[in-house]
Amino acid sequence: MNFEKIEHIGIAVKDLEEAKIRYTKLLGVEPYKQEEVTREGVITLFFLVGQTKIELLAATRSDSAIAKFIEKKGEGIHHIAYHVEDIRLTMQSLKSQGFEFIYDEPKEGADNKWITFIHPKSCNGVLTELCQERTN
Ligand code: CMX
Repeated sequence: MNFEKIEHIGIAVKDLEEAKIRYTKLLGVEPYKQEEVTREGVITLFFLVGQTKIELLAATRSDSAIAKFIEKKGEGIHHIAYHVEDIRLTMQSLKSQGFEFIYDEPKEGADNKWITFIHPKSCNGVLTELCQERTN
């Protein structure tokens, strides 16, 4: 069960508006979507770069994973997300090989996806997301 591609790279930022201007210049393209995920306490902004997306993430609450990350490590790459065809099957297979997932069940994420995370301790310090396109 191979991953299909890197779906997106998540970058934690303090100021979404400032980062939006910077990344629009850097990537030479406007973001195609801005979306708040209330449950996660984040607001996200997506750019398309070839087949991969860059997701800028800013915290909307002080208890959000992004706020905690920035407080501890500063701004920077927060996670790498891989596209999978069947998220539950992939979770099952990886769990059986000892990977530690943060949620037991996939959740609704930004940009019309089912998402789940593998703990950074299971991936050499990299928070790793799996995502599947949501069709319902
Ligand atoms: N990348 C790498 N390491 C990270 C990390 C990240 N993004 N976030 C935390 N860590 C590190 C912590 O610094 C800590 O390191 P040390 O043990 O060396 O101090 C370690 O992971 C474990 O931390 P923890 O105490 O278990 O947990 P935290 O409270 O720091 O939470 C995590 C970490 C990954 C469990 C939490 O951030 C989480 O549940 N993340 C998944 C959800 C998420 O990130 N949502 C935001 C994005 C949503 C979206 O993309 O839409």
